[in-house]
Amino acid sequence: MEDEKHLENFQNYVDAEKKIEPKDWMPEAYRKTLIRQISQHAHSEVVGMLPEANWITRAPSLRRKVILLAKVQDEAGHGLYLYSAAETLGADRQMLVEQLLDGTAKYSSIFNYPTVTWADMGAIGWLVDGAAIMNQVMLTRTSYGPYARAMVRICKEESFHQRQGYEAITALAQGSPEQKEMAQDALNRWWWPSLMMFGPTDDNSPNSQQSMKWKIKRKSNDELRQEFVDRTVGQAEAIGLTIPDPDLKWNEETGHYEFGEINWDEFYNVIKGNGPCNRERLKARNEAHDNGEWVREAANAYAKKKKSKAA
Ligand code: FAQ
Repeated sequence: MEDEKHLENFQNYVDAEKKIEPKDWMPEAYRKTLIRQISQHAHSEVVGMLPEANWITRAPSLRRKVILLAKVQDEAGHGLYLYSAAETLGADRQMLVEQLLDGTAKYSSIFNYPTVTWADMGAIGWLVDGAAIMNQVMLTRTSYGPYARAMVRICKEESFHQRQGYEAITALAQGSPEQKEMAQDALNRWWWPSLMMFGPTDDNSPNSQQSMKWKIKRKSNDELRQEFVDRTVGQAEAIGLTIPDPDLKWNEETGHYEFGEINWDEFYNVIKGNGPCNRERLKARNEAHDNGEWVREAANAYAKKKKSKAA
């Protein structure tokens, strides 16, 4: 029953900074918003393995290969925690996965760009994981308990990911002129898509207002994007790389960087399924799912056998 009293009590509970747990009463729209956001997040982690997996066999040293393998594996784990968190809201995991595979579910726009050189591995760790952490640190304080707790562990791992990426791109930026050029080229290609990860501007973000009221989100898309720019510009300068934005300038009065206009047409085009790699990513996920059929069958048969033995 969603009468005024229930809604008011719920809001008071959230305002008192208490966590909502799976069995607590919650408005249907709160449940739906969380399932939407958590499942999109889970899909992003899973699809997010693909651009980096592309370079595992071509990592320039054993050390880099081991790190990259571990990182990609971590992303799979993040996907699993997040699907589990969505299940605590009554969502059916198989249905969520089907929505990803048939192209009806969204996942982060960033993973629809190609990884064309080794320097992209550095840029992804530095910028993409860097942007992901900015958003996810906020989510460790989200009002839904299971999501907040999953985020604590995920953020610890993302923090390693960000550092390994910055270390990898630093090595290139301080290498030969060709290597430095590769690092700059990767920054040029990943900078703007990384800013788009935070989502549309606050004026054009249909979900933000309600999500902020329910404390699912604690900071707006624009606030987080600004924090990311403020933090990252100095990191680029420290390793001699240039942010590809002629309008970027420090504003003494506000204490923030001003930055140029984001190409929102590009963003909406990518999230509609028309980015450079959308089709390739969905094809890869569908193939992986089909090839894994025998594993799911075997795991189910084993679980059934164990259950009947226990009975
Ligand atoms: N891409 O009203 P808003 C990672 C959609 S994890 C695609 O502002 P909201 C780790 C949005 O869903 C990266 N779609 O929406 C990693 C909504 O669509 P809908 C993922 C986007 O939810 C690193 C519509 O636009 N992180 O990278 C995007 O309040 C390296 C309107 O937008 C998360 O998912 C986008 N960039 O705010 C893995 C964090 N932005 O459903 C591998 C959790 C917006 O109404 C390698 N999610 N949309 O049709 C969030 O914090 C929020 O969902 C936002 C969007 C901030 C992403």
